[in-house]
Amino acid sequence: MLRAIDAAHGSSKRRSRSRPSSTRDASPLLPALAPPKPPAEAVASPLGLKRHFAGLGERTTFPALSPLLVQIEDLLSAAECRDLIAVGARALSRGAAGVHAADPAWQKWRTCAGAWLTDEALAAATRRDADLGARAAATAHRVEQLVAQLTRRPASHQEPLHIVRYRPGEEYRPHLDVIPEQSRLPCGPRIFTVLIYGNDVDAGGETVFPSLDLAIRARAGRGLVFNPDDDRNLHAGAPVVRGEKYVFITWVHEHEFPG
Ligand SMILES: O=C(O)CCC(=O)C(=O)O
Repeated sequence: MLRAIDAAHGSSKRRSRSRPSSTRDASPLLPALAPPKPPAEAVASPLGLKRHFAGLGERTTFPALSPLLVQIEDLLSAAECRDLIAVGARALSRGAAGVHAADPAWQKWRTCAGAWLTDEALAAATRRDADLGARAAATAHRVEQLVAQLTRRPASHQEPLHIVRYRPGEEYRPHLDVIPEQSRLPCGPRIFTVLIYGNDVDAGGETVFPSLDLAIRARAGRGLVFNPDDDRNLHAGAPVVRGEKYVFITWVHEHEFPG
């Protein structure tokens, strides 16, 4: 099986700490967690979160239970996705793929383009277009709160929001989202990947989990949550066949991520 370890997503762009740093100040973005009624098999997980996700209601399904793969519909509206895309699209580059960007083998492995939606990038967008920038900043903040609520980890554990664009034929071959060196840093390893699709894709562009025999279709606002460090969560962005594909990704660390 193809396998790559993604050391490429290390963000060198830091976010300021002007945003809430704890789930405590998050407004109720998802329905209050009802007393959990997990499916019988959903009693424990490596992350201990199956009950939590099972309490999120009908928008939530579990394409896989072991390892836990959570799918949540309508995390963002189509308009919110469009605003993030409009701002992020200006900053996209192959270079944002990270430390391996100049490596021809890596360029073949990951042919999509990415950008970090840092506070600085959002402020620059606001200077260009005040309304759009303000809306995108509010949405990025909402994503931060949503991710904190979903993962039950403080927002200060998150890397800045990452946006990825695929054009027809572009792909991201199978990889894990881990950066081994981070385990030795104060932030610790990434413990959650939270991915939100920015648009419906006409054809192709599924997120494929080969070990789980799953292909998740890109649909605007649909979210996926999984453990980036579980070998069975090897995943790929399949080549887009028709149209474009945008995804927004947040990686959550065990400890505070330096801002
Ligand atoms: O595009 C996708 O569906 C997956 C993206 C991804 O795995 C990544 O950027 O790490």
